[in-house]
Amino acid sequence: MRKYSILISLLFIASTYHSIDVDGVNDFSADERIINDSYHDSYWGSQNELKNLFLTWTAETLFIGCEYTLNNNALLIFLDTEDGGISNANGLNWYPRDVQFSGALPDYLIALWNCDLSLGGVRKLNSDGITTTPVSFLGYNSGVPGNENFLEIGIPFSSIGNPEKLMITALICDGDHSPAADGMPDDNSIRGTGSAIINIFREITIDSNGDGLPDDSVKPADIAKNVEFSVSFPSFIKTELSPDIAKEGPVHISVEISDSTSLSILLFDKQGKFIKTIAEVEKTKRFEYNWNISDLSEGIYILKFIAGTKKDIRKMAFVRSK
Ligand SMILES: [Ca+2]
Ligand SMILES: [Ca+2]
Ligand SMILES: [Ca+2]
Ligand SMILES: [Ca+2]
Repeated sequence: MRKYSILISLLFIASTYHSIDVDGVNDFSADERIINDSYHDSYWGSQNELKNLFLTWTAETLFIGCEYTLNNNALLIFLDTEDGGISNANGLNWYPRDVQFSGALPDYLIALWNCDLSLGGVRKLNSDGITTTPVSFLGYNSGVPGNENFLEIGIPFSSIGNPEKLMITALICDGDHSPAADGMPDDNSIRGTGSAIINIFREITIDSNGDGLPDDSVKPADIAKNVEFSVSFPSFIKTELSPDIAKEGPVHISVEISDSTSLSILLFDKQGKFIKTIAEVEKTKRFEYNWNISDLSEGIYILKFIAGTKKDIRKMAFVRSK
């Protein structure tokens, strides 16, 4: 009889509000498993695998659980909860990794090293992309590297700005500035080597009517959904020289780019030898410039336009006439 009453109470508490004992023993229910990742998709083998991500809440506290293995590597769980945040984790002063974000701008990071939460914690990621601020939390991880592990964390909603919804991604990375080897949700840019640009996140609505109170009677697994942002690289819409044959300047240079990004305009001779930088801008979408050609001798020149770090490149010829 007692057995049945325990079963009934477990079924009853499968939806929010559900308080988790933060003790490293998984007491989330199947209704709170928001991601079920492959157990065999890590680039670094079975001892560095993300497996399941759990999430639930009470009126005051967000609970996150993560089932994983890790051996001499780091577990990072990024949360996007509000405006602002970071687009590149590689410049952070805490757990910097070679991971960028497209679409979402994470605001918080839960991180640990080698199954030891005392070497990590929870921090706010400030919009400068560098500084981080510790956030109070309740956490437990009883880890043995390489073995099956369960991380449990409770974060007061009030210390993460009472979000109405959040987007989440979990990653396994190595040490500072290293790449990612497994992610959940899966993201094709994770290859165990090189930069990853994460553009798929799991989204969960916590406070659907925006009354400041997290929703009750919700099964997080039912409302979780993937959000995919398209990765767009800036490209040139227009590069113009007016005129493109001239004896005297200035020559008017007009550039239009699809997205706001960095722009370099470089000058080469016709043999391809670099002469000088004509202009360099950190961030622009439309760029107008009066180029002084008084120091150019007669001849044919090549102008090279470079947009962004993913580089759309255009070349144009210019003739300094007699
Ligand atoms: Ca527990
Ligand atoms: Ca996995
Ligand atoms: Ca954000
Ligand atoms: Ca995965």
